[in-house]
Amino acid sequence: MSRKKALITGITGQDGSYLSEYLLKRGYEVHGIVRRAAIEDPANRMSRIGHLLGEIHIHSGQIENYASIYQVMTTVRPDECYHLAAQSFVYESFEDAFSTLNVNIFGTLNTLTAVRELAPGCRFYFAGTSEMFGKVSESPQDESTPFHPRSPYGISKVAGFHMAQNFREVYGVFAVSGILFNHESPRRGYEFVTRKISSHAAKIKLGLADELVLGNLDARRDWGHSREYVRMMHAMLNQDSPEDFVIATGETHTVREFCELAFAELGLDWEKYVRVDERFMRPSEVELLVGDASKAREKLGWLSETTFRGLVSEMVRSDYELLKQSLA
Ligand code: NAP
Ligand code: G4F
Repeated sequence: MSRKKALITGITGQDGSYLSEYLLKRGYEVHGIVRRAAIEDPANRMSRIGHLLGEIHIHSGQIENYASIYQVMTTVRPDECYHLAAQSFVYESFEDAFSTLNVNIFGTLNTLTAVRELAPGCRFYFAGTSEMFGKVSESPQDESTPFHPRSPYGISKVAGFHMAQNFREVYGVFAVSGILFNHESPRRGYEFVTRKISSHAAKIKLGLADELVLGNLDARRDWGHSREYVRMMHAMLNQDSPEDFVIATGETHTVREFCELAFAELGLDWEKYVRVDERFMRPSEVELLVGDASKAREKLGWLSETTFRGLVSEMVRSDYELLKQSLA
């Protein structure tokens, strides 16, 4: 029997790298769309998938450009398409709303259209997010909680969610949205708050920095582990019928708590090093996120295994070791 083919947009990102590993282990032929800039600078731009380059197929392409996606979709004709590529940093979406909306909305429309026209039967995963709940009207949030996005990023994702739903209803595409709450790992981008904290705690411990400047310490997030969350993307595409699912741990913690644990992991008192600056506050904030993933637990067998404390510890330890090695 021939191997199933998966096409991943955003394969160089945190989730793309863990998803590739997971699908390869399950016997998939894995293809990824990568921007030209990353192909020119693999050491930096493809660092998360460097160890997989002998096993996966990389295609140069631009998701904002339908002709480019058309080409890749025609070549690969995947069984499953995981659309993860996005401008994913909320703060940046206030700085450059135009690029965020362009990439996130047209990237999704282009990929969905290419699936519908060129790979009928291909199942489509859309990377939805808890940011779509934004100014939450209830807690915890589940699949029936209304959306009230608070950023251009959140708005772009609500548009993508509705587009996936519309392609499902109108054209019969097996399109699903995972509504994933924050998920982190040692592969998280450095600008996101968890990695910013873990990398700075490590730098301070090693004498390479003397402070960490943050924004809102009171924001609450439901933080899980990326490696576990990507498995649910695959599970969603392998249901009998297309449905949307919330994936979350069900626990919420403040940024302050993350700092406290991260610095304590290295024997440091966070209050001596963390400074708050307006510069890192957002024009409008999502104050509280906590998910109810009962539906995924029931239908997909979802179970969050990594504890909050375990996640913080893994990220801090990893950054500390990385920095120590680079110094040596
Ligand atoms: P990430 O690490 O920021 O990765 C984003 C990926 O998108 C990278 O491969 C990046 O490529 C690619 N990308 C960005 N702009 C692009 C463009 N203009 N054209 C083509 N590719 C582009 O994000 P992640 O944490 O893995 O998240 C994956 C997806 O899930 C994203 O859609 C994100 O919005 C969504 N999501 C994430 C979370 C979370 O907590 N992590 C929660 C809910 C939803 P380069 O490497 O070339 O920049
Ligand atoms: O780590 P963050 O930048 O993640 P945010 O905004 O929650 O978005 C992430 O999770 C979403 C899922 O809910 C994804 F869809 C999205 O793609 C991304 O992966 O910020 C978390 C919280 C915010 O409330 C922010 O205001 O931390 C607060 N924060 C406080 N100081 C900071 C900082 N965030 C960042 N990035 N940098 C700070 O200095």
